[in-house]
Amino acid sequence: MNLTQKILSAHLLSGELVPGTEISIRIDQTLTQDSTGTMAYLQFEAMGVDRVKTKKSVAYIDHNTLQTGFENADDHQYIQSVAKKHGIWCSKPGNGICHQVQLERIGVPGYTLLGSDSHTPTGGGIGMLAIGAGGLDVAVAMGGGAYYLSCPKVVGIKLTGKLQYGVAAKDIILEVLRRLTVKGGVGKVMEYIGDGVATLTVPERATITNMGAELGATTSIFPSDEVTRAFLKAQGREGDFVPLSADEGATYDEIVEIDLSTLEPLVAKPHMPDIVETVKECGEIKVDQVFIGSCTNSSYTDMMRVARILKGKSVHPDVSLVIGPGSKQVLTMLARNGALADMIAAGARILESACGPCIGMGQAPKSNAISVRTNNRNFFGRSGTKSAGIYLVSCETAAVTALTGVLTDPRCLDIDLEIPLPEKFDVNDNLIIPPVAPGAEDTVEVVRGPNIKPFPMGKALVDDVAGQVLLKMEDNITTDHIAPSDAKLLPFRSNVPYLSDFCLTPVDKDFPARAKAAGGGILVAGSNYGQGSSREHAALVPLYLGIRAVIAKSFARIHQANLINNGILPMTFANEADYDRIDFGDELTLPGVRALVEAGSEEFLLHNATKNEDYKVLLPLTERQKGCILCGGLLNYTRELNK
Ligand code: MIC
Ligand code: SF4
Repeated sequence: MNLTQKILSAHLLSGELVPGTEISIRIDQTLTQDSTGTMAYLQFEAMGVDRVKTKKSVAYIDHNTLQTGFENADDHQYIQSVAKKHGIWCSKPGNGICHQVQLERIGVPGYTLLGSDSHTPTGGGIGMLAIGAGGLDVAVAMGGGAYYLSCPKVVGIKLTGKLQYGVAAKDIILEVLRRLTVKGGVGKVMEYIGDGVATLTVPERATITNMGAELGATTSIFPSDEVTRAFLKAQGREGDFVPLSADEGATYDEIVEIDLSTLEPLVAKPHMPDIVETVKECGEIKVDQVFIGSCTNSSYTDMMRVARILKGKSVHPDVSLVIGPGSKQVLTMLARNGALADMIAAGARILESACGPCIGMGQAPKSNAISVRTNNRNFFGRSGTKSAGIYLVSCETAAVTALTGVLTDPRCLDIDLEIPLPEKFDVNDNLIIPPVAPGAEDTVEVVRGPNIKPFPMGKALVDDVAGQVLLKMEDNITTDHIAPSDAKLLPFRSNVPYLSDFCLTPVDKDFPARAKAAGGGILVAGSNYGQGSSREHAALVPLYLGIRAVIAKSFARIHQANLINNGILPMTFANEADYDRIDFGDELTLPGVRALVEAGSEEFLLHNATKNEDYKVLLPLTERQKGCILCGGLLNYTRELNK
């Protein structure tokens, strides 16, 4: 067996490991972050479970930390209190980005981790099977329920050779994205194998598994080996180490070979992480802003390399350099060893350890800016400035670019960039607040501020779904289009009615008003609809606006699950060419859809009343998904089952 199959079979609760069929697995650990977490905990509370049933569940507060009004602080207090009551550890604001802290302090090789954030696969850097999901799926896992997923294919990414000077782990994952694209990983786990694996440290591996999310992959994973042991030992957690790897001669559904020694520094250009070329090819474009940080590139070793490049130099006069170390551990170590002073002296603007500019929480660049960043997504508008172009690069490329003012290949440097892993990390978990002891749950009062509004519940599926095409969209529509998030909107993640006024506005600013006036309708989209974030809001907000069905060429994994969990029909065209036959404003109906779903049909007739045409659309559902769709969502379905 390969490593993915080993961990899946050790956790398998139902189904067989046949790619494309539904399986369910036991979840050992969960994580939430605050921008998806408030909703996840409201849903967890609605399930009526006293205490989580996982080995460890952690609620991180790392996204909404700007606190421009009372809303964020209210959410923080709600999360901290609800976590304390129900057996969940709470990582307070300032402790760091969830994925970085989970890797450093919580994750265990061989465990399963389900997180309400699409970059949860970062844990694959220490050999966890770490999967991103919608908040409701995570709430169910916290309550001890199984996690259902389509059994993935396993792609072996065979690394050989060794990275050359100035080439980084980020360039490996950018190369994978260049070859496979943002749809290339859908339905697959990327398992890293080959001699090149041993040359990469845990933080480097975590950069790669983190950004595997941009492939649309279920997750990515590295073996747990002596490199992993050294990392866990330096974290004072050698006891958590177990060696794990694929069996000798294990097979894979596909093999992708990458010779690390041939790679060059790469850059992903606006507005997609797979528009990749070499830094050299991209040329010396003038840069206005550089951001170094995010869950992709904010480890201690990343930051030390940056400090070394900046030491004794000055940031270019036309560049704003912003640095956000990934965790309190990293920031403390930089402060103690003087590297932080080197960064500040060079002119860097230091941020607290949180997501920050990566999700547009502050540091929006100027109009028409070129912003060079080390994070993982460069989707349109995500930085908070619609006219800005975001270029994704390694820490080395970003740091040298901040000095020169133009996009620069770091191989021009002549300083030592080898940063050994420390023998001992600074360990101080005082910002990870424990829950009350079992039995003491009633002593904790859950605090809810006025920003926390009830979430919308789906309604049972009607006999015939009918509605106008309220929007026709192209390929690769992201969750940042569907439920945009920036410093102005992120504080309202607990307020779906408010957020609904912004639904799909990056595509069409009049959409919410049109949807409200029509009392709901149907969406039509191209392929890979809903890629990107795990945010359930991308289903809840359309639900609130009355959207009952999305007809697309294909869907991204997490978003499709979120739609089903909220009772919205995610249908695909049997014949993709029919996409071209439907126009904005057409009246569509799905006659007898309820009876067909009840009867277990996977094929449906979509009638276009405007053009008097019929198209075949598909919706294969498992029994559980059928229940969700018929009852109007997973929560209704669970209640129905418990009656
Ligand atoms: C992101 O990087 O897009 C986010 C913000 O972390 C999201 C979660 C969210 O929308 O709250 C993600 O990746 O899932
Ligand atoms: Fe936070 Fe950005 Fe990572 Fe999402 S991708 S978890 S916003 S740092």
